[in-house]
Amino acid sequence: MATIDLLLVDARIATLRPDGTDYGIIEPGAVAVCDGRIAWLGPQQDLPTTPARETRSLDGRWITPALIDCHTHLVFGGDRAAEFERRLQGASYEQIAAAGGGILTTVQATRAASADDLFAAAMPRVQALAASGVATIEIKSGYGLDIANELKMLEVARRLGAASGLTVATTLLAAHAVPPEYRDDVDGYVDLICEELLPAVAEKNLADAVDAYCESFAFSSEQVARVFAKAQSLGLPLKLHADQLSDLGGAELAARFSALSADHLEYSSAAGIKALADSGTVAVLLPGAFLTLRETQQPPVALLRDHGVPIAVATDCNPGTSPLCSLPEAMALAARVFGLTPAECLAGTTREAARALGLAADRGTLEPGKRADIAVWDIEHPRDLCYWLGVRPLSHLLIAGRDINLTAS
Ligand code: DI6
Ligand code: FE
Repeated sequence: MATIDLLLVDARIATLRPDGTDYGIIEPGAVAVCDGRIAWLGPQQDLPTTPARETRSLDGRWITPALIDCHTHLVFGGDRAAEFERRLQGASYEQIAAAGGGILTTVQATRAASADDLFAAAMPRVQALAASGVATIEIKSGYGLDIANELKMLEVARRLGAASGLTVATTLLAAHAVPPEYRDDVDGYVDLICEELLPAVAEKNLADAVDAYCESFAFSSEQVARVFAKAQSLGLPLKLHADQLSDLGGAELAARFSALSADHLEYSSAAGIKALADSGTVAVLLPGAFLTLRETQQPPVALLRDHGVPIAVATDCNPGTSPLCSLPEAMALAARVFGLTPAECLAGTTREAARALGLAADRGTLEPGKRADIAVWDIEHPRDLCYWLGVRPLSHLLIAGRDINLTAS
């Protein structure tokens, strides 16, 4: 080993290695970082005697892979607190959407906002996620719904990554809602996405993946299939909002296109879950949206486990159905409402979340060769991350081996 840039000693390590049991614990352990990557990791007693530029004792603190929020919509204009209040007075999400509210309210506000306004509004959400232990965030478009505004959202997402020091993975979600201009011509909007928007996004390298919302008041599986086929021809990986409010065969559709992930899945059938297992597609569970919509239909967790489908957990941070900017809180909610174990929740926000973004080779576990994205926690055991609500257990966060300044209030 060449000279070590940073040596972390006296740590308790949850590696989340796939071959490890549950958390993959090494205690007491040490980690050596070179050039932003993990060069060595293991029991403290086996530490090689290579010189280190900096050695830091963690005084027995726990470290895990930095968290990965693999599903957010955190770039948007305005908010929807008034709609939230209306829903609590009895109006349903579908009714509000059908009447031109819901997502379209946010579309109006997002179109009216400048890129600088969107950036300024989104940065505190990014900082709040970082302060909760997150180093990698996926951000979707989907509140622009025309060429200029979808590009604007993706550019803002890229800027958030560059300015924050976090990794931002961008996803084009133009097929999120039908824009008002195309209310009577949904296929015309799908043509616009396929013929103009997707090629422009690919040409500018603005999206790392493409997503769609397959739902009765959004896009049919045939329309999503057209978007997916075009995206695939441009070499873009796929994700899908699948079976959130009804079973339109979303899980099967995601599997048919070998999507990286199928997200929500409350109404997925047994055949859909089997298809996900066969295609290696990650199931992303989103307890914030489930709770905010006061859903009662549980995602089929037992089936996912039985079939060995990898399970990720994310915030779904968005103004309509999941105003949530803490990934440990999403874990705590997933444990309470979906019955995931604390080990599943942590794997779901590290190893499996990396897989849901196509980044598993680079991050998501603590192993030699992976990026040194490391969360240091003031906890007694990794299970504590799902236990408390309303505390911030993060001590500090290293991204590519460097301390990141957590400026969120
Ligand atoms: N499902 C969701 O949970 C978000 N989008 C989606 O397709 C909600 C977006 C919103 O209501 O603004
Ligand atoms: Fe979503």
